[in-house]
Amino acid sequence: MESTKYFVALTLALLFTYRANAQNAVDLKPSPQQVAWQDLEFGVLIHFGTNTYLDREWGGGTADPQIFNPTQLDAEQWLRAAKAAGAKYVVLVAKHHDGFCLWPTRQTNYSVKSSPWEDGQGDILKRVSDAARKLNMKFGVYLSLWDRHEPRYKNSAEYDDYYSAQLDELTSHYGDLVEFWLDGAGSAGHVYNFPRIIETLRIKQPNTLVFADAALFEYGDIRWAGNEDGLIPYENWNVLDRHGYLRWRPVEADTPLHKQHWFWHPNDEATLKSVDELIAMYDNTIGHGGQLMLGLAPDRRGLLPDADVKRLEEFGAAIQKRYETNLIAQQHIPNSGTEAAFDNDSETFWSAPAGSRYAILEADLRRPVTFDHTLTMEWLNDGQHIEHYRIEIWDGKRWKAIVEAQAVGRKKIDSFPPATASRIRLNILSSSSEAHIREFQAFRTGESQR
Ligand code: FUL
Repeated sequence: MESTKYFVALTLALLFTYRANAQNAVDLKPSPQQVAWQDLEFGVLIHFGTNTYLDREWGGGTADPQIFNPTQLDAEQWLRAAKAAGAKYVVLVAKHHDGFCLWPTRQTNYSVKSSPWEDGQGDILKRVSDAARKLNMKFGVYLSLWDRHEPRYKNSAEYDDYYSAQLDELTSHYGDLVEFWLDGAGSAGHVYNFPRIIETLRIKQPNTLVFADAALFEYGDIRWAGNEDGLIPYENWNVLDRHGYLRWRPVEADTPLHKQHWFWHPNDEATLKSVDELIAMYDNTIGHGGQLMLGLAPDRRGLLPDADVKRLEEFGAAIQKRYETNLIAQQHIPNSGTEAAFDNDSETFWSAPAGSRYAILEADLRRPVTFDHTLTMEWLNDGQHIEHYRIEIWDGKRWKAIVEAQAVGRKKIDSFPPATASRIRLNILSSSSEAHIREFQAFRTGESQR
């Protein structure tokens, strides 16, 4: 009897200890590397290889390296176009599923070494990482797990050696890597030694963030959006819960500039996404608090096609025009208590009173202003807190809601029919801890409700 009592007491004690230590989404915070990466907002993912010469998306691993011969390769041209669109980082597909390597790896001859390009002496990773450094963009790599060429792929342990040796090369010779793409496509049924892969990465690149499917929960720092349509479903929380274990895993939405095509294909102009489609993607990814990863594909010359360059420039210009005139920053009557949210400077932030669960952030304008979009940024270093908010305008008699939504996150863009007012406020109806707002902005884009 005594021992039963003792057992019950022990069980209860353990249960309470467990509950006291249970993870809570509210307590999770990003790492400094995640904060910095989230602020990059927009990256490009570059696909180039033997597929480019064969009109294919997934190579079988049998292509002859002799077909790979870009005669005008210019990585700086690719990145200048990406930068004009607004991208701040680039991830290069160093090896796609066909196994062909864009750098002269010592682990196989199936690489640029066996191609006529620069007499087998060239290194595309070096070209792209040098161009990125020159243009002040961050650089990262994608190294396909699935490998349709490498004979060792059939033996998990041998392939782990191969893959880790390649990763060691990539982490040693191309400077800091901002992101490492662990793509699960084609890998169903194959067993990989993920702890070893991540350990290899971390030896030389402790700050690199790993992009992976949510299913690879322990190994990733960034999660996939779950689609390639340029859409991050709302509402978007940075904390991911897998069976009660929580991690801060911001989302990246990869989508190609050409519909359905990651690699270049002949006569493919019709699939080029329009500026309107790209703007909608921007609002549905970055404007949903996540990252946009746009796929670019150099052609057989080793250049981005002119039409793609033009489209990227148009996209960058359209976004700039759309969000450059912040009417709150321009028209508000300064108030020292709230200035940090209205100053067009996302490095400064306003905080609601310590410990508060709801708060109001109001901007009084010098004259009535018409707007159709707002942009709200939460400061996430201390965690993501806002759960429910309204954007309201004063109609002369009362506050009228023009937006009602839930999570804010890093950046939330809201659109609504044109509204005119000289007072506008962010009404935070519920936050798990005091809210921190980096920016509360308003715009007149001429369009609403995309
Ligand atoms: C997918 C791959 O199968 C596609 O070919 C492409 O590389 C895309 C970015 O990831 O999983």
